[in-house]
Amino acid sequence: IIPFDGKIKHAFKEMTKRIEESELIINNDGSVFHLHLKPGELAENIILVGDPDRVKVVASYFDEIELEKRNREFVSTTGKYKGKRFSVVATGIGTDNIDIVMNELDALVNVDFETRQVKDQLTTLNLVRIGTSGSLQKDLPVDSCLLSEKAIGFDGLLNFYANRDTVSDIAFENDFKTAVNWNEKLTSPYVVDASSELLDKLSNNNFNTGVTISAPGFYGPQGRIIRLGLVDSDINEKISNFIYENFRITNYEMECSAIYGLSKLLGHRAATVCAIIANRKAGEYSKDYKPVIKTLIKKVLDSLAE
Ligand code: R1P
Repeated sequence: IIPFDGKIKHAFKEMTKRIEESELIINNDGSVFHLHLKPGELAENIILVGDPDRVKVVASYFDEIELEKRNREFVSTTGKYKGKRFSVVATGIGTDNIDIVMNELDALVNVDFETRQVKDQLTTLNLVRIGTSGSLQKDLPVDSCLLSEKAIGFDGLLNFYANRDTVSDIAFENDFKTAVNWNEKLTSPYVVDASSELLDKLSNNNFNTGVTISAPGFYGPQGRIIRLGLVDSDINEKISNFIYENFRITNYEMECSAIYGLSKLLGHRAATVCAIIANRKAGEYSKDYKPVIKTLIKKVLDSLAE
């Protein structure tokens, strides 16, 4: 017998509560506000890309195209690869966009759009981001690939959500803040893991692995100086030298932390693989990273289709 205590009663109320029109906006055609997808139009295996133009590159591997949708930078295609249904969704740049994409993807499968209530039976999505990234380690050269075992969010998005601490590695966060002498004017970094099931699925590709920082900007927040000075100009040196247990920080990009954090909170599985297109230590930039991205796409689709 499960006691019907206050906590369970509260959870029950949350689940059956009607979500108001202003909170989850559904367009007149029944599609979700930003993504313009309707329930049923999204596959459970999802490839996320930053660049809207990368959607057609991923979809070019599909055997069948079921539908294509587009609103602002949120471009989507659903189709089949080796008999399995996939969606590819462009997020645009940044964790603020990831907040939109993750909440709307989740709503598409876990909210009944007729009753506006959370469904009793929840669906778990598999989400793999295929992105581009800058390396912070000399031995992680341009045109290599990196699978993010953990992400550090410099963006602060997860700090807005309740239960943030239940999905983050607090010991890692504290060690990191002490080691780099984290400036308290900045939002507190959060550390979140990739899905172990997806890491297993992708493991036969022998990708390099590491810890990825998602920054809330491309220049200052990733330690780039063009004309403006930084609050801490040595931050990248300290980050490159930082070790926690057997983890080192390998690269910067702008979405992974929010994808991992929100996936954990919502009960989805997430992983990120990036093509390294710049090496910040060596000061190098790839001459042409597009072939690496294509190889990555094929490898990820094959791993998920198995
Ligand atoms: C910055 O140029 C963009 O490129 C990287 C960053 O995360 C950011 O989105 O990833 P994508 O190539 O997937 O967009």
